[in-house]
Amino acid sequence: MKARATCPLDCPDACSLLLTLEGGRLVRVEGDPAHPFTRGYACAKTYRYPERVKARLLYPLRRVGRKGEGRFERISWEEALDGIAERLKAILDAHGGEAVLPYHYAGTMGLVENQHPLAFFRAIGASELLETICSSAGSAAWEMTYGPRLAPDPEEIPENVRYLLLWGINSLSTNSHLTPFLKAARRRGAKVVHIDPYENLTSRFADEHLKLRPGTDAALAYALAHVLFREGLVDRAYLEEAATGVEAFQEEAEGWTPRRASALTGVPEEAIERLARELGEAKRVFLRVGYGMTRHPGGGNALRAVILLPALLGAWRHPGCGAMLSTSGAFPLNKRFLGGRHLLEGEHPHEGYFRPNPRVRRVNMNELASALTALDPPIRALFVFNSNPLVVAPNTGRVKEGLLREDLLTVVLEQVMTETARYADYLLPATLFYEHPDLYTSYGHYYLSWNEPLAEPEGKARPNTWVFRELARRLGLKEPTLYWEAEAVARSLLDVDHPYLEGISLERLKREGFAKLRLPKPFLPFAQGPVRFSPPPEVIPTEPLPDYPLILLTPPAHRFLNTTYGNVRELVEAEGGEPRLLIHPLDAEARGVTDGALVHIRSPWGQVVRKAKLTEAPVPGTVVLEGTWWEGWTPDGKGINHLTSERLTDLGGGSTFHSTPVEVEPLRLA
Ligand SMILES: Nc1nc2c(c(=O)[nH]1)N[C@H]1C(S)=C(S)[C@@H](COP(=O)(O)OP(=O)(O)OC[C@H]3O[C@@H](n4cnc5c(=O)[nH]c(N)nc54)[C@H](O)[C@@H]3O)O[C@H]1N2
Ligand SMILES: Nc1nc2c(c(=O)[nH]1)N[C@H]1C(S)=C(S)[C@@H](COP(=O)(O)OP(=O)(O)OC[C@H]3O[C@@H](n4cnc5c(=O)[nH]c(N)nc54)[C@H](O)[C@@H]3O)O[C@H]1N2
Ligand code: SF4
Ligand SMILES: [Mo]
Repeated sequence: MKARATCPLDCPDACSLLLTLEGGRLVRVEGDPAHPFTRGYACAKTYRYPERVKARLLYPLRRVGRKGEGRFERISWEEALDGIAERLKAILDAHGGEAVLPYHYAGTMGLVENQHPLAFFRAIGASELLETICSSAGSAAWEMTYGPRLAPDPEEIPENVRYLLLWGINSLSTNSHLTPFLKAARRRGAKVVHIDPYENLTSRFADEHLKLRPGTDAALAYALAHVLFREGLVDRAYLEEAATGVEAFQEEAEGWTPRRASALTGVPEEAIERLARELGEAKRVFLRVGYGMTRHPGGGNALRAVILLPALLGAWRHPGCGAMLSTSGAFPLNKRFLGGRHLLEGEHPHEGYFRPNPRVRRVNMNELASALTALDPPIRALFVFNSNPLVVAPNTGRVKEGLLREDLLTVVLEQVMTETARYADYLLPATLFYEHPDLYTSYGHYYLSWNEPLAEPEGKARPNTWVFRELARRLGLKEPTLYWEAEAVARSLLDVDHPYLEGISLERLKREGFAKLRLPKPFLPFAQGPVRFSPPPEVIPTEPLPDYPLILLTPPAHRFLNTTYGNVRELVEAEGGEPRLLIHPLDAEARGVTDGALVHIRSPWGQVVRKAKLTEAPVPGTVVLEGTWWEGWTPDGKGINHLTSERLTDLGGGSTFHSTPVEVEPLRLA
């Protein structure tokens, strides 16, 4: 049987896939030629989805060994759910809801399986997890500047754009279905420029690559603005109509001469002058920004400075032009009851075992290490789903310390035996995207989609929402939205009167699989603004430390999606079999590091061992480790986040994964 389903992964492309199933098992994945953004191809990763789940979890398990040892016994769902409910009730009775923490992120982007489990936690007044590990600094910066997260329609790029600026994003790896639109614009004469601290696939695709020092983007943006103002290349009419706060911004930009910015950013003065003039002349500019530049202490301000550039040019007046961070703000869904958000409003009378607390304790997910080891009163029950925190969260050393706590009840819902799953007291098998229904939006295009289950769950796997419904029953919770099944959640989400959703019903999505939002054509989201230049963005450079003079970047690998696919041997081998530290020959020579040698990488928070690869790809002073590899593939069995810190961004409480000060030295064998 061959049928359509949306790729559930945390990727802007939200591809439509054609799946071939034999006896309920997935054997083949193809891209859907009928989907205008997918255009008939999947990515190097998802073609391998069948291999990814060959060793999937099929039965509920209970720990029999020590914490983290990974020894389990098979039990029934009744035993698992009764056992968890009993321990949970005891914790709730003695310590209240705030002793419970859900830890979840975007293993699946389906709104039902991603968000609706939270209804359970909100109904028991659990500590609320702030979803900050990825996009919150970017979102905060965007909202401050433009408001809703809208972007040009990528399908309008080819015919309209003259200049493509890819800034802090390795889009050929992380947004690969944008590439055909970039290529089509280039065929019509558009130039492609990439701005990134190290050379990667996207730099090699671009006509020009400007290498800047990490965390210095705001200075570069100001210098570009400086030249645009000086040369009279800004669109004054647009700014008068659409923008506020331009004067103070201009004053700030006047202080950032290309010479001054060059000294900080490492980008040659003449390259700054040239880029500014080219942008000013082209006007029809499409700027694709990623989250890369936001993962720094000053990341929010950096992104604000950069996304103001298309406004200076009046680019938003032209179809396909302006800036793209995310398209997610265009989906006008009614999220009030999704994941029981209304319970946080605290205005609903409640029956049942526990009452929601509108002033619940909030835990920033970047601070999991502290939450598990230093929070008072402590977290006593941790529920992990859609996430692999042992590997992806900062400061792994302390995260592990927390997971090792004998008094912590850890429940993990997973598809495969991740390194986090090994620390579970109860490990519950989750369904795959073609086994459960769900509604999908996107953050890279404007199609909404629905997955109908294509197969019965294999073994005893169950959707996340099923598990939390069962636990809610056992706790005697009465809140009705807890018991909504996927279709009820989807109907509530689509229950909105908005022109973009005109003609899009659940019935139609079930029939057709996907549907494009009814956007105005052309789509010019900020042609009349509002654009807020004030307060002028601050320049907050990422600083090394005296004993840690290099900055470590840890951007995504081409063939993994965060840690998903990190267990697929073919993909691991294609990524080189193990992670390698990219280090510039100048930095290597100064430390006696040779190509292929093992090195210690030390930060104030931990140390790991990696093989070094000498390459001129990174700007000197910056070292790069691509990919959040599973610990098992590394020389010392330690994941990259042993090095990173819980430090938060200036805006949005985001993660600072690309700002770690480190020192590198050859491994001295004892
Ligand atoms: N193949 C693949 N695709 C993915 C993912 C994956 O793991 N693999 N992850 C998915 C997810 S969860 C997300 S959030 C997105 C990733 O979204 P992004 O974070 O946008 O990831 P990248 O596209 O790699 O962009 C990061 C780039 O920013 C650069 N960078 C780091 N610091 C700075 C800086 O200070 N200034 C500038 N200008 N650049 C900087 C890095 O060198 C890197 O090239 O991709 C999604 N798609
Ligand atoms: N050093 C460093 N660390 C990083 C990053 C970085 O660039 N550098 N990137 C950060 C970013 S951008 C992000 S978004 C986070 C990502 O962090 P996570 O969201 O934790 O992403 P994954 O590592 O892909 O883990 C997702 C897990 O969810 C599981 N899963 C998938 N579908 C389901 C389901 O339906 N039910 C259940 N129960 N489980 C499911 C998968 O099997 C997988 O193990 O990592 C962050 N960590
Ligand atoms: S991971 Fe991204 S590019 Fe790959 S199939 Fe899924 S949505 Fe498409
Ligand atoms: Mo992410």
